[in-house]
Amino acid sequence: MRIFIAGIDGYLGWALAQHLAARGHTLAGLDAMLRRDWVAEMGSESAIPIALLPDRAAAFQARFGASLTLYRGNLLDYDFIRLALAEFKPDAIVHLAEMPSAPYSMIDAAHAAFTQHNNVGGSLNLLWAMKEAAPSAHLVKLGTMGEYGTPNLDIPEGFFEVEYRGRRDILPFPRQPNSLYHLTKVHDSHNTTFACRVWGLRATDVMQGVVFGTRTDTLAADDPCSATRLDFDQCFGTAINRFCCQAVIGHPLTVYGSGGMTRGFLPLRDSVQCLALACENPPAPGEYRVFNQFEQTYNIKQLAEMVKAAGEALGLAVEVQHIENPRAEVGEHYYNPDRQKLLDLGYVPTIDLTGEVRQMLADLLPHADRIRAHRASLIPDIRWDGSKRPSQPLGGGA
Ligand code: USQ
Repeated sequence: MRIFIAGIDGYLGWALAQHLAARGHTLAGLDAMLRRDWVAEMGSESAIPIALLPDRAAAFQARFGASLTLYRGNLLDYDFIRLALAEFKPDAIVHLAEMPSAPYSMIDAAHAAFTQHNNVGGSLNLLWAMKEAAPSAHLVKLGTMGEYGTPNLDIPEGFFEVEYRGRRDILPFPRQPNSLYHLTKVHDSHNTTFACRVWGLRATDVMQGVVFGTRTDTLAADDPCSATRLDFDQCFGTAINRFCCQAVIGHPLTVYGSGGMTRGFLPLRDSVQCLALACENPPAPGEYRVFNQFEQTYNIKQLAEMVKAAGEALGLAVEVQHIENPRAEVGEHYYNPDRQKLLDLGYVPTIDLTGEVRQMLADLLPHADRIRAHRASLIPDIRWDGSKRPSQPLGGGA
């Protein structure tokens, strides 16, 4: 298949490109290189050294013996994206090109507006460009499990059957997200549904849990041209990735509040496996489908204990610390989402999570000095009540 990855330079994008190339697909990638600027704005950098995109692409072509067409630009530039799709003629488009951080969207009014404009406007341009230039392509849109929030009900995959005043219908499951970033994904879901219903596009909205890890079967973490980035700052580092970076420098693991928050998690290798499965099994024209994508649900306290045990097995001294939760979220709650559709397509979840965490720690240990040099970025001081003001100007804005 011809697969176009928007956001190819990011954590998932570069890992996915190598996974898809190894499966024989022909690829193009688009990126505006904003992620590197946002992390620098947070006073940090990737814990794992990564090469610049042109060097990554040259090594990719040498390794896979296949060309990688690169488009450097922004989804907010409508003509650019329309012309890129018209030229490449993709069968599938994987959309990873959004600002992915909840805390970043909550810094102040400017960051909130930037997040919503960048994500919702860019995704809308992509839908419109598909309508104009690639109407039969399949959009694999990265959504988030966070769209649903934490209702006191089981969470289905996108839709559920409702009975109201004696009548029944299948309706979208309510979305109650906990950040202005997560809300952008809700807005995207509505726009994508509309594009399928009215324009006949086809799309898979992937409600992905929190991803962690440094490896896939096709990714070498010690080669900067193959490795994918691994962030640990308060905005772009996600829970397990942050805990592992903290463990390798002897920093206490920062569990927010009681740590009873439960989320779906999945290793990077499962994320690329599921995105490939979605591409290779497209829906019918006009169909909008939703996949919940995670390996298992865990609470944050359990995950910190898992990292502590894995670190201690490697001889590290690891302390778990409960600190004030900077976010507004429920600490103890019911959480039971479905995840059947990807299993039906052949998703084989990684069983050995502890092994995955141990591998991560081993990959991060040689880079402990890089993490230590940016340890101030580990401290969460962006609060949902708006009490944090940015100390630096917005970086990489569109
Ligand atoms: N948390 C801690 N300590 C930390 C970092 C996080 O206790 O040092 C807690 C948070 O309070 C939260 C949970 O861990 O309850 C998850 O936080 P996270 O930063 O790992 O992930 P989140 O903000 O939910 O966002 C991440 C990605 C986002 C994606 C989402 C999937 O950044 O792009 O959409 O995971 S999901 O969580 O399923 O919505």
